[in-house]
Amino acid sequence: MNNRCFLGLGSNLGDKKENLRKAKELLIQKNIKIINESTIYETKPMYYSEQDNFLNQVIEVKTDYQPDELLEIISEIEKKLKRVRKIKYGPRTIDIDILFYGDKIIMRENLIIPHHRIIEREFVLEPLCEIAGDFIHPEHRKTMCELKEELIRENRKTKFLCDAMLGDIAEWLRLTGFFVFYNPDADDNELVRLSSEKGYILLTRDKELSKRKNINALYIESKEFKGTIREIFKKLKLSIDEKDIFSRCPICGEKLIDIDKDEVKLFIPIRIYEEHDKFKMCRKCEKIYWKGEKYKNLYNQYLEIKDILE
Ligand code: PH2
Ligand code: MG
Ligand code: MG
Repeated sequence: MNNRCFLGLGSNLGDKKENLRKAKELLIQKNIKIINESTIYETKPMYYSEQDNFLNQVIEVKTDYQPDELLEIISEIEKKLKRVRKIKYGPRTIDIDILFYGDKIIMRENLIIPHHRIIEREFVLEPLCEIAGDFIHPEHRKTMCELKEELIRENRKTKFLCDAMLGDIAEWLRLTGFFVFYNPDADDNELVRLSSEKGYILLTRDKELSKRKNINALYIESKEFKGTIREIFKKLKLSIDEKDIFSRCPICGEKLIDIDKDEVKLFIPIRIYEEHDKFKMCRKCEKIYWKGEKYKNLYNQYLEIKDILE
């Protein structure tokens, strides 16, 4: 019983509390030892809001099973408890996610550990903090408590939606740490829906679009890059937190993780390896970043804008 794992449990269909209880009973029957459990939290559904509240809980277990064996057992238990997969992120009698398996990092098509979405989910970080506040996320290298505080701060920040014409602005905002939804293929109706449902502020130079019903939009008058940034920051009274700069992938917006110099050695030019000490990576795009020319340009733009705003 040597491997220390954390599992996230969730239920929002049928007798939720009973489903959690049964799931734990079935884990124990399979010789998985529960050594700690958080209290049960009632949480609002994330991602897909047209469904009942969830009950969520995190448990700490010890097991001899290897990660793929554990996954297999969990899937069996989910099946036993009549889980039917219909809608992505939709209602379920039980969902059991492997959050951490010791400090192992596994990236396979059917199994990703640590669970990809821990850092954006309060319904996971809150119970994790309760039972393992000092546990360090092996990729983000921060404790559960630090990640929770960061998420709370993140959720208070303005989140953006850029229309198809504003790709350069989306990239800049991401590099300075803001959450930005940007998909050049999304049509106007999709943008309106996202803005009203999620509260994202739509940035657009399209006056008609900015006036649509139920939308949170900022109509941008400036036609060039710097003026646009200045306008956004002035009108929304925003500022940039220095520690957020260089924290998100400019391509997809996902949070970047620190990665050791020697892990990236084979994937970067030798000159870069010699000149730089700090590297970051986007798990989703599998791209490696360092503070090169692009970063320097960004930082200079940031300094200029900071001067103008102050
Ligand atoms: N699980 C999901 C989607 N959304 N929301 C809450 N609050 N809790 C969950 O467990 C949950 C969710 C998909 O796994
Ligand atoms: Mg899940
Ligand atoms: Mg799952």
